[in-house]
Amino acid sequence: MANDESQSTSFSAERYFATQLPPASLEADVAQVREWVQRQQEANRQVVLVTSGGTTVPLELNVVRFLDNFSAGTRGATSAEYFLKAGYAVIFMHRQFSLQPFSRHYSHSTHPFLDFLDVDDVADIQVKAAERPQLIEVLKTYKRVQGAGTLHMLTFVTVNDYLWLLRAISKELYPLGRNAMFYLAAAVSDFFLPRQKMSEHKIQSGKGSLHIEMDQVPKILKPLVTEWTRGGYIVSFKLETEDALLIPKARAALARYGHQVVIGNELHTRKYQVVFVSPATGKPAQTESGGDSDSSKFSESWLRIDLAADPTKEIEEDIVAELVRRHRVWSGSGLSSQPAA
Ligand code: PAZ
Repeated sequence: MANDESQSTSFSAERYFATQLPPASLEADVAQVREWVQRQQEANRQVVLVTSGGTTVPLELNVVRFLDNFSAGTRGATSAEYFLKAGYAVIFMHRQFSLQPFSRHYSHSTHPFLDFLDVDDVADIQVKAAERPQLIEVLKTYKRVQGAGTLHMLTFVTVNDYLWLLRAISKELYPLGRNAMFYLAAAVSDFFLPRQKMSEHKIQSGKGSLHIEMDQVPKILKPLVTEWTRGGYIVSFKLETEDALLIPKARAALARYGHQVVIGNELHTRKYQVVFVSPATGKPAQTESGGDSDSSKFSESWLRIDLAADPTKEIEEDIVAELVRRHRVWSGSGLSSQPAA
């Protein structure tokens, strides 16, 4: 059965898109992005695509059960705000219902909406005095961004939605060349169940344990780098739970895909330290074999913040500042980088 596509466990990107169906909203989403990108080009703005949140892998076509990937969307939503502040126009491609720029400050789990309001005897509602300064600040920036039209929101749920959207949006950003940045912070499933192998209806219990063999999700960074973008600055993230794996895995990704930066982060320390891994020369470190043994080809720099000294500091502020600096060098940009928010 070596040539039987339905039995193979490794999908190329080409085969993936030839056999898996696009999400129903894809065409409409792309049409909106096309118009929006056009407006950003006219305004001479740099654009960043931020992906955020985790993808799901449905186990049934009429989906009742699915596997999920860890991510609240904090990294993506927070970074999007700092990119806006730096003058970028942002496509925020996120997992439906995960954290979003601006509203993230009032997340139902950490800062619930009802807790910052007061109601008096005449049923007049007021924002609590202690909450006002931050709310005014967030609201002003949010309104300014809305007015400028520099934030475009898109949602995905499944890994299939994510892959189709990423390909389509990257192609829309193609004309921007080096002025586009890709900030791939979403936590994307490594394995999936092709629709040809999915049960149509809810998997029934009663037959003992459940055995599912999943296929590997295609390595999408490869076509992103070589086909879907024309010199866009590509930043991927690597999440690990063992510190020792961060740098070797990041180097391996750079050697394999030939992009610009991998930001490594460990699950428990990700809010206060990350490592930037890049090709040492600033040129792609891609090798034929994807081998990563030659450490002189890479440079690493750790970025740390001291949350004990300043608990309100967000590491994304420094991550974005460093990337904006690197992107400016990359694009040799003469474009306006006037703060938009
Ligand atoms: O959204 P969040 O702040 O809870 O988590 C962010 C993150 C750890 C998912 C992100 O920084 C990341 O590493 N994304 C890539 C994950 C991966 O290796 O696929």
